[in-house]
Amino acid sequence: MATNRTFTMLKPDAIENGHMGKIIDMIIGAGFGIKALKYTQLTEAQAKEFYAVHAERPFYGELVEYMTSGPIIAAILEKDNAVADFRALIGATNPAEAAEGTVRKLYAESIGRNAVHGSDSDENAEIEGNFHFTAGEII
Ligand code: 3AN
Repeated sequence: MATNRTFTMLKPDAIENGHMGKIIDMIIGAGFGIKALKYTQLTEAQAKEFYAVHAERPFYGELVEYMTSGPIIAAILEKDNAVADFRALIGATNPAEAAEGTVRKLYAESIGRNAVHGSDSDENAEIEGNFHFTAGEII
């Protein structure tokens, strides 16, 4: 399968704080093409499944509650080296450690409310994209 795609979510804090347009501008400006995009709100069951890998972590309940607290934008993005380049664009998980000019440095509130998700591998990009989109929704 393609290794030039990644999956992102603009999280509830980014939407609530009015940052969605600026973040999408940064994504397009960094050279990512949009293959699919959806404005939606996760159910508790969807958030639990999406973050199942973190089920044993102490912040899992808080993470599920937060991710279902408001609308998100889910998108599949395309670019050479998409996974690594997108994680460079968004910066470290903890905004206090994120590099200057990254999405999380500019817009994240905290390690929990950190504005944006980016897949951590080609394999997870594929799984996460397919979790949110059917084949017919991907351009
Ligand atoms: P990333 O999203 O940078 O790949 P992960 O996979 O370690 O980071 O964590 C997934 C999500 O879980 C993060 N985006 C963040 O919202 C949340 N999270 C991670 N670590 C913490 C923490 N120590 N406290 C609260 N939430 C956290």
